[in-house]
Amino acid sequence: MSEEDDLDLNSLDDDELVQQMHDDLYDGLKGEIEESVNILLGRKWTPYDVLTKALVEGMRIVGIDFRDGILFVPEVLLAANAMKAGMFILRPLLVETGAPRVGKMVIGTVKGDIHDIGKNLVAMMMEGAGFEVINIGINNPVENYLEAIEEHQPDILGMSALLTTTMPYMKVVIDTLKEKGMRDDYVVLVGGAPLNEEFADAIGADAYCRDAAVAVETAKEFMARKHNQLAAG
Ligand code: B1M
Repeated sequence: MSEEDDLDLNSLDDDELVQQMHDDLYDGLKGEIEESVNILLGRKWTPYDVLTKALVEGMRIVGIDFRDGILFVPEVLLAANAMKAGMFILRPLLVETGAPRVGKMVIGTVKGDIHDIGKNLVAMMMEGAGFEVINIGINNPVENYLEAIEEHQPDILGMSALLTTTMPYMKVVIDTLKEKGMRDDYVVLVGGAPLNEEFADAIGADAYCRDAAVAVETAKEFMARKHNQLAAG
């Protein structure tokens, strides 16, 4: 049995445990991540702090070593799997606000792109903020977005892309909405690591959201504007 197997996660103080979680995420240790998430929750950490300080920060470190060629796809998949297991525990806690529904959002990752951790995080945080979220998954051609918005009639359409090669597809979706005369019926929010505000402007989105918290704030602002317009009009 290795030293790692002997480690009693409960015996670590908060800082050590968070550090250990970064290491466990890096090593793709799903069971350890689940255990640590539960320990921090038991120590009265908020689900949001567990998510951001332990999981998202750990994934950021994985991303750096993936970029630098130290980690490869199979290892990053294991890390992603461990991250998802942690998110699975946190999801109901983040969602359980009892807040009235403040708006509806359809969100999906664009065609050619299978990254879904960030998008799922946005979906979770939006639900936690009282939005109804229809998460249409990954690798979505424009037809999927059209089908989902026609079926669910959301206030907001959210698109995610993590690759420089897939982000231009967001423009395809927006241009199709324009061609169909539907563009102004929805607020279009976009996000993903390679994007920025200039790109969002250039493709005709309403806003770029740097992270899940910004996505929630931006969505709320647009909903407030919509309600004010309705009240005035
Ligand atoms: Co990928 N990958 N990957 N990968 N991967 C990146 C994106 C990369 C930057 C890594 C690197 O080189 N540093 C790089 C892209 C380079 C580029 O395009 N310039 C890359 C590459 C190259 C690839 C492959 C091509 C690798 C290969 O096969 N050779 C391949 C492509 C597959 C495909 O999609 N067709 C690939 C595959 C994979 C895995 C399958 C192994 C795995 C994905 C698992 C999964 O998602 N289920 C993976 C991962 C995990 C990553 C990194 C390491 C982490 C992404 C992540 O989950 N981050 C990533 C490196 C990085 O981003 N630093 C990388 C954590 C997440 C919380 O952050 O996704 O940014 P993020 O989401 C944030 C914000 O961006 C924002 O809010 C989120 C939460 O705060 N946001 C939104 C995101 N979407 C939003 C939508 C909104 C609003 C906000 O709508 C309103």
